[in-house]
Amino acid sequence: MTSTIVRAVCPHDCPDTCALHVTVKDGVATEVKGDPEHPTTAGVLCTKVSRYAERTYHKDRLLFPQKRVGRKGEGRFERISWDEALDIIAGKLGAIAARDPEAILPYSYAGTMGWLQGESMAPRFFHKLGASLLDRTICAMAGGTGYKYTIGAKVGTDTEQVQNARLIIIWGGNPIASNLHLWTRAQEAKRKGARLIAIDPYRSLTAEKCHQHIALLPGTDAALALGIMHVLIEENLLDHDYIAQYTLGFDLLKQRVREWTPEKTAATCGITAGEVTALAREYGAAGQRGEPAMIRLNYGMQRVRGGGMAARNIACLPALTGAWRHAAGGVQLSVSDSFPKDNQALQRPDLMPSGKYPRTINMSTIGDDLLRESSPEFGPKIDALVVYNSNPVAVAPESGVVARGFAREDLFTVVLEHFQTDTADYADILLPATTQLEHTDIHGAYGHLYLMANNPAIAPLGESRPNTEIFRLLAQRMGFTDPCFSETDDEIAAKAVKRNDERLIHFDWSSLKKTGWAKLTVPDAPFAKGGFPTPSGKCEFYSAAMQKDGLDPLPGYTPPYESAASNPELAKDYPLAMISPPARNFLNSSFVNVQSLRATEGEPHLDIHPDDAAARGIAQGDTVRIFNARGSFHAMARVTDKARAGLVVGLSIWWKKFAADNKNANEVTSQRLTDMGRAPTFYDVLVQVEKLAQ
Ligand SMILES: Nc1nc2c(c(=O)[nH]1)N[C@H]1C(S)=C(S)[C@@H](COP(=O)(O)OP(=O)(O)OC[C@H]3O[C@@H](n4cnc5c(=O)[nH]c(N)nc54)[C@H](O)[C@@H]3O)O[C@H]1N2
Ligand SMILES: Nc1nc2c(c(=O)[nH]1)N[C@H]1C(S)=C(S)[C@@H](COP(=O)(O)OP(=O)(O)OC[C@H]3O[C@@H](n4cnc5c(=O)[nH]c(N)nc54)[C@H](O)[C@@H]3O)O[C@H]1N2
Ligand code: SF4
Ligand SMILES: [Mo]
Repeated sequence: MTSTIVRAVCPHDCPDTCALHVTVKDGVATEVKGDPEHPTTAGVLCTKVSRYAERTYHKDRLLFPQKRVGRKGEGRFERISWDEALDIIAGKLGAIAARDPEAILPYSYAGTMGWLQGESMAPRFFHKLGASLLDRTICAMAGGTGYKYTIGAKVGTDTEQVQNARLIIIWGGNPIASNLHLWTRAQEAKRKGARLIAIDPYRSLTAEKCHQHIALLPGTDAALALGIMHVLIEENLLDHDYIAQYTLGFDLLKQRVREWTPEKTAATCGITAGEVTALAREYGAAGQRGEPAMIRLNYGMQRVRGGGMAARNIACLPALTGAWRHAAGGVQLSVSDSFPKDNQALQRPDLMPSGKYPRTINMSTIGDDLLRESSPEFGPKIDALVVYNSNPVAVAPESGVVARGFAREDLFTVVLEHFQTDTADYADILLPATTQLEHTDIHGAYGHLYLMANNPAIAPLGESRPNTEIFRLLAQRMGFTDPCFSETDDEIAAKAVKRNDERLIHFDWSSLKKTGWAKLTVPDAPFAKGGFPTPSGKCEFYSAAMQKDGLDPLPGYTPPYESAASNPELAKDYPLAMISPPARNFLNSSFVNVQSLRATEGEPHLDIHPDDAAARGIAQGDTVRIFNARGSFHAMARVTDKARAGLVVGLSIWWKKFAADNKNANEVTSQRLTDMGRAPTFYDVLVQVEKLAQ
């Protein structure tokens, strides 16, 4: 028996982007482990990806192309050949494109984060076709936009420094579930005496393990950051030299935060004034003592109306106290812009038809947009949808509307998938895609600074094919002759990084494939001496770009669309705020169909505070109905004070078909968008909960 170890990369939408060692025996992947030498992975994987072989060899893997024989959504299919599948797709897309290519919409997200299987041949194909562009807003655009106005780019504290921090604020994140390797380093810091504080309306697994937990109301983080700035300035806990040299607009900021007294902040956030003052003093004191204070700013606080501004306000804090001076200080939201990725070479936007830039459709309003008729403002009705690396019927907001859109009989839908997801049920043509163990890819990361190579460990299962190969074949069928459509995956990977960029001068794809990973050459403390990639080169408390974009140029606070304080009328009918953050054993909606992981999560549940449960006659284990004007879903009640009073929490994202009522939390979420970045407001939701009659 021959046994080899193949170097691979975890493809999932997770900041950790672990380096994998895949053991292959006689052509079969028998074990997937963390690379012990890769510094951030350090030989450890999360439970989910330790089961990656179970997922890959799952009995339900899609192994050949199929066409729909039942009604849309019913999920009945019949096997066809690749030739037939490609002919049908090319015929349909060709006919629609001849009328108006913008009636075709590609829909994709981060089922794989790989640059090849995510962002190369598919965009080339749709650009050449002249299809509508997709605004990929569903995850990180609100905070990303707010952060970039302030800091200039998604660059921040290196995870490899976190163990040296003395104060770690985990703000709207749950790293035990969603950022394991940063948590490992935070634990190391804790053992060396660091203080850990979680800011989260829910006592998450992580909040439970921190020294302090500040349980604010959802959607009020921007106000908390304003209150902290108020105290830092009032009590002069500032690094005046850093502010003078490397920031812009301090005097205007000072005026702006004057009104944000601890009392006003506390009333807005639903916490005590003492909590505000103590947090600000602790953060400011670290700066005064010259000790690194690090903020792990995550996504939980962005999925609300004011999410962009919240991330911006928090990003202002380290420039006030000088925390950026330390490699282990500052903020980490995402470090994805650290990578010299060459989008031009990968995606070839130059292939777009000259003269007319295609319209853009926001993936976060796909429900409404699929139901729109042609109009001068909207453009043509969407006639064809090609979905890959995403499961919109389960993950997109206001799911009832999304499902209605997908159910349109006149919509031609192609889905490239590993499994028959909720979205696949609506496909006209369902194509089998390879998994990370079966294809080549190149990855950056958003939580570490290593460029990574994924080698195929095994041959494609059944007739499955890499996304790149599927779009290569479709391009051939459509008669696209540009040389870029015949590039191999290795050829694309070799071009994926900008030439002679100082961060990776000696980039060589063939050597990266052998080593598996290579660290970027970037400074340990990115903004120790300023150098912010903003228009002014400074950390912008005042942003002229925001002014130009029609936004408030200074930090501010916009309350949620739906909260007891901002919408008392709505709160009469729907008094409880609902959030639906990631469950530990799922990765968005991936892995929900892996039996061992689903068994650990049990069934869809809803955490509800004992007072709220008692008021509704709800006991532990009761089946409850969660509803608002948009829809409803069922879950099993867990009566617990982990959820603060007035808040319910439904860990997500379940496949609808694994729920008794065929629904999930997105039935009640809304398609309204954030203040910046056009992003969804998944955690800006009011609901009512009732016990279901048995
Ligand atoms: N196991 C696992 N890991 C994952 C994922 C997964 O589904 N499962 N998903 C991946 C993806 S795509 C992403 S984007 C990241 C997300 O990773 P995180 O940012 O960690 O996840 P969030 O959904 O943002 O929720 C994190 C915490 O924010 C809290 N929260 C909710 N609303 C608010 C608020 O208004 N203010 C504050 N301060 N906190 C709030 C929630 O209670 C939750 O505990 O994780 C990635 N990693
Ligand atoms: N209620 C609620 N909704 C949410 C969130 C929440 O916290 N609460 N989180 C939001 C966030 S942050 C995000 S990022 C989105 C995530 O939404 P999605 O990006 O849609 O993520 P997944 O649900 O994991 O679906 C990815 C799909 O891609 C498939 N896939 C993986 N690799 C490949 C490949 O190589 N080829 C092909 N063809 N397919 C592949 C997987 O099988 C999987 O079904 O969901 C959002 N929705
Ligand atoms: S999901 Fe995240 S923690 Fe788990 S193996 Fe992948 S990168 Fe690592
Ligand atoms: Mo995400």
